[in-house]
Amino acid sequence: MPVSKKSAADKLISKFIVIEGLEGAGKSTAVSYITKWLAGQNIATCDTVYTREPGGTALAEKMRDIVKMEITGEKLDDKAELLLMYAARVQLVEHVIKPALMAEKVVVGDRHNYSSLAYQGGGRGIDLGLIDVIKKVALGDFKADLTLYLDIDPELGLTRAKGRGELDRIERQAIDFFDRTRAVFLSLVAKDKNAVTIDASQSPALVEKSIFLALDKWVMSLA
Ligand code: T5A
Repeated sequence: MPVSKKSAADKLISKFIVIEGLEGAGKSTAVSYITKWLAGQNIATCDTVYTREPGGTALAEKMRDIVKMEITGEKLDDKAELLLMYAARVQLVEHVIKPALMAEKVVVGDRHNYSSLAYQGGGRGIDLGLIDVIKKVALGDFKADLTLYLDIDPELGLTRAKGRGELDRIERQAIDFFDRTRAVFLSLVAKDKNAVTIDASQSPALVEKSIFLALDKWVMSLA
């Protein structure tokens, strides 16, 4: 009897694809490339759920506001910032991402757990082991099925981000903060067989092509 082969669309059911990278790397832009690629696999926009972190639920969006703004006279402690990222992530995972995956949707996330390791671990210097413990307590083994990391020189990324408008509290950090953040992103991706680095300094057309190639290769590898 012939063994039936799963279609790409079947393989993509309940998959969580995450885009990571520094500011201005082109994550929001990449979402439109992924949407186009999914359409080519017969996954409609209505079968896809899009998220951003921090944010994505009413409460998580309030936490996003807190981490992005400066409050005169009170500095947000680095550990409080870390905990807010995880509080927002728990709200999003439990109220949006897990229900969407249960409903056989594809979830495309603009940032996820690697951002906390990179920014709060690398950038702020909080112990990565401690962050892993918090992650485990907050989310258990929940993780992305595929991470596309858009790698960019921080100066270039910030120049692009500036073109979009005023920089927020985190974006106003010194460049060495972003160098440390990038270093952690690169080391995480190097150790993760379900993560791919995309050169985000390329032209939009070449970034799109690289993302399509990475997605094609990944879907071929799925059972
Ligand atoms: N954070 C987040 C943490 O510290 N810890 C965490 O755990 C989490 C989850 C989120 C902030 O929170 C921090 C990280 C961030 O500082 P945000 O508003 O979501 O803040 O910020 P970003 O995610 O960085 O969003 P940006 O809009 O800055 O960057 P994108 O989405 O990567 O870039 P995009 O697509 O908007 O593009 C920026 C500009 O560049 C152009 C676009 O047209 C746009 O103008 N562009 C290109 N130009 C040339 N060539 C290309 N290939 C281009 N691609 C895009």
